[in-house]
Amino acid sequence: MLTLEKANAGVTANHQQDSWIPSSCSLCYGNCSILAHNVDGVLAKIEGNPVSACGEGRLCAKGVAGIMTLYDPNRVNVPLKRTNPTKGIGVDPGWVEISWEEALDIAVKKLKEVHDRDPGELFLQGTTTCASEMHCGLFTFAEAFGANAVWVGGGGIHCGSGAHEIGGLMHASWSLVPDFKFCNYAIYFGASKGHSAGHVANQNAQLAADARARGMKMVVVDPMCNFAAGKGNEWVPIRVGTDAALALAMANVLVNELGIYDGQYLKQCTNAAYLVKEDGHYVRDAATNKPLVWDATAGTAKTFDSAPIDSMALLGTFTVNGGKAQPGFQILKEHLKKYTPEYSSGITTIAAANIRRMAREFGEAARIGSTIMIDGEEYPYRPAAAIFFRGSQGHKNSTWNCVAIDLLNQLVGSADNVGGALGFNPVCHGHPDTGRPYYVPEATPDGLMITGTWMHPHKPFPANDAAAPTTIGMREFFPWAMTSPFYGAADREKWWNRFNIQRRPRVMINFGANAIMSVGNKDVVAEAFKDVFIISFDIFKNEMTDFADVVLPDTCYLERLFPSPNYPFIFNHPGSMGTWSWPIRQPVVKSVGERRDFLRVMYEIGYRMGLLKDMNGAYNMHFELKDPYRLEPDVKYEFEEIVDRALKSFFGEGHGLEWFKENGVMNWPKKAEEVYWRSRVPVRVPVYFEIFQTTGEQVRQVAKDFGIENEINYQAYQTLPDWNPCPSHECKDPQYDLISFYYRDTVHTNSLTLENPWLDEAAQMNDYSYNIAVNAATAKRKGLNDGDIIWVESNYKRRVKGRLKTIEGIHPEGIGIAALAGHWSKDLPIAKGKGVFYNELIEVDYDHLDPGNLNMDLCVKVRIYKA
Ligand SMILES: Nc1nc2c(c(=O)[nH]1)N[C@H]1C(S)=C(S)[C@@H](COP(=O)(O)OP(=O)(O)OC[C@H]3O[C@@H](n4cnc5c(=O)[nH]c(N)nc54)[C@H](O)[C@@H]3O)O[C@H]1N2
Ligand SMILES: Nc1nc2c(c(=O)[nH]1)N[C@H]1C(S)=C(S)[C@@H](COP(=O)(O)OP(=O)(O)OC[C@H]3O[C@@H](n4cnc5c(=O)[nH]c(N)nc54)[C@H](O)[C@@H]3O)O[C@H]1N2
Ligand code: SF4
Ligand SMILES: [Mo]
Repeated sequence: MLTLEKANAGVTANHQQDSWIPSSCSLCYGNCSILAHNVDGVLAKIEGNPVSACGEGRLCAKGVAGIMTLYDPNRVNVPLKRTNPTKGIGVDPGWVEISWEEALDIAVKKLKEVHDRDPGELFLQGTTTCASEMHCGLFTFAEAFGANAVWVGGGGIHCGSGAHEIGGLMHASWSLVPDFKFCNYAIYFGASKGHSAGHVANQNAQLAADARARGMKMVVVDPMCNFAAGKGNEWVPIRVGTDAALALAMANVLVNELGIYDGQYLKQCTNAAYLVKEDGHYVRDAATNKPLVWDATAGTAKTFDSAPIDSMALLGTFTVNGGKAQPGFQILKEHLKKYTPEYSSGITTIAAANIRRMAREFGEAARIGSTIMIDGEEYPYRPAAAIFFRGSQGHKNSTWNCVAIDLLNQLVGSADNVGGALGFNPVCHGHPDTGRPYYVPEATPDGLMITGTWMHPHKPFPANDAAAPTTIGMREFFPWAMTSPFYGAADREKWWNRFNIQRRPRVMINFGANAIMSVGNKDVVAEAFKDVFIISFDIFKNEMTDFADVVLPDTCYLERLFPSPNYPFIFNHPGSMGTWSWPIRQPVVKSVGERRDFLRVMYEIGYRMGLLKDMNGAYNMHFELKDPYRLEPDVKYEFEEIVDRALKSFFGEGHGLEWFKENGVMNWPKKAEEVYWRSRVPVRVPVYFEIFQTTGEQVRQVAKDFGIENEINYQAYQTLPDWNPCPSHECKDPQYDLISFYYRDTVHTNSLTLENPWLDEAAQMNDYSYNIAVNAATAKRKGLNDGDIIWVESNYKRRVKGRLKTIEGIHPEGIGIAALAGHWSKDLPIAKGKGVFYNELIEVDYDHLDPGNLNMDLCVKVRIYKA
């Protein structure tokens, strides 16, 4: 395999320059480490960098094809100004080229106006595709500016409001992966990790392949037998949006039919033993206010941290402080009884016998009580994992879908234990030389876990108290939401008026997101951008830039510098034992035209606005800079200097930018106590969700204050998980007999790569990338054939057209549409007209959101007919 040394040893003398430059891919947020071959200033090839754990030398098709994005002749190369004041879908903005000076003057003037009037009227939007730069650039600027309205375009509200919320709450991490090195039984609920998309894509692909070869059984619950199921041992076709019903039935079988659960784990690592009063809240100690548990040996209630673990009661009914009290686990056990396999079978369409079998297999595979020696120390060994991501969490029942699935890990004690379901690296003790970066979860006074690191300024837990909203995202009213779709929702005016919010978005900074396409129905979303002054950083003119007032030509990932593409590791770093790798991103060729890095421009704008001190302060916070590397308040730094300080602050004086430019990646070994931290770090996670009830009571009070108590949906504020239907399940019109969903194509990232000619060509070789997948029997029943052009029409009468492709491997009720395709921008000539624009079918309003975490419901009740 190619290494940096080998590659550079083989370079020829025939060229002025011939070098392999280490950097990081960013054609999805995976940030795989790359080696880029620069020959006389031209990028000739991209390969994986084998010395980094971020890919170990592997690239996906997109990573290799990055050259075509770099050299795409349709890239924006100079700043542009709109001349047509009218904005709309398909309306020509009338671009004229302007100088950078003029562009910056316009941006600074607009931003100053809004800053002077009300920083809350600035709206910042970014793309997940360049997640690290987005996080750094938008949040440092928002911090300095005093802005309170940041959203991540279609990201967050599609992929993560539930997954990250529950990943954070239960695993102190962004998301979950099976511990591929030790796992023997993995159940995938709507996730492709290791098989197509998701985090750490290439590294997980190798780990997953090795695990399958070793004999790990992989059961894939998915409406479609696509990338993960195609590689699995078993495909379990599920009715779209019903994952919680399956997971809760499995939990019921484990607890109530088989009696399989890890009592020791539940007592030590969860709140299962905490006593609960009849009002749903914990019974608390009068003196310390700590939650109480029942000490069965002593026959009395004690605070959770003073009772011996072994004598805590998980079951029973007790009298404490004169009232009835039960451990949370007793209440959960009763609650689960409703989810008989027969009942859930009716919801999910999965046979009851299969549900029972999967539960038993999972429970037995977990080997409760067993231990294993790793690095000379004993750890709990629980080689069974249940994981979830975009597919199962993207529904109105987002919160509970994720909770219900993760409950399987909590019940058998496999969460962050050897072989189980791992968060991505929530514990890091840092490089041996410096002890940095360092983070470990901590406990609240109630004993519940707070993440050690997160995407500032947000923390998944503890949630803020619900309050009357004043910001345009209204997140004060939704304390469990990471981001807010209300900026682009059809009913945003209604809700602003309900809460007497006078603020409106006036100016927007967009970093890359193609929100007109990535959020939902384009006409609904477009309304949000018509009357806003938009400063857009982009590399292409796409459907979103059509709404911009000024377009600033950004560099792409192959042309820019960034010190920490994979930090914090909870976002994107292989989970199992192995190596910590900290790669950088650096220019692998000189950029052409007048492209400038987004981060440098944002810093410059902040400086010109007089916010230097605040920008430097925000950077100190973002990179956790420690003396002597902290930025001085009044010095204007070159970006290289900030990067150098960030790297030295983490890795010491000898490991600044110069070192990283040459070496590309810093590696050090992972310790078992970092990876398998659950039995070592004294924190607990909830299996009884008193915390949600508390928020719900606050939400109800605020709603009451505004006279809208009856307009609010409280489904996310119970104490225990349930399956709740999506609007698609509630549509009773018999004409609409199918449920549509989308899934990712392996060779495309969201809407970005559709413009890449190599990837477009690859996608055309796949029957399903650009077509509409319909079950063969369903098509036959409807008299439709392979190749027919059909309409997919929602029960709200929205429709999209495409070519039907039959497949056996899809749920008979399911309609599967790949990628974020169907571009219409004339400035994206390769992408234009390819594939199907699924999101045209999606409603963006409160009724189609998880009312707790504000994730959007992405499935739609549809009918299909010949066009
Ligand atoms: N139908 C459907 N809808 C989806 C999804 C799907 O798979 N299918 N995925 C959903 C999910 S989970 C997400 S996260 C969102 C993603 O939605 P978005 O974040 O909007 O991502 P993209 O659609 O890829 O648009 C990103 C755009 O950023 C620009 N860009 C790329 N690189 C750079 C750069 O280096 N600098 C700058 N300034 N701009 C750049 C490009 O113009 C590109 O088109 O979409 C969601 N919506
Ligand atoms: N190749 C590629 N890689 C990517 C991206 C990309 O666009 N392309 N995008 C990146 C981003 S932004 C994200 S968020 C991640 C997402 O990564 P994943 O979560 O893996 O993404 P999806 O393919 O959207 O969804 C996973 C599976 O869910 C299934 N599914 C849909 N609805 C349901 C349901 O109701 N229940 C169940 N059980 N399954 C369902 C789909 O068929 C699909 O197989 O990938 C990242 N990596
Ligand atoms: S998985 Fe993502 S980051 Fe890795 S090579 Fe592919 S596109 Fe690039
Ligand atoms: Mo995403």
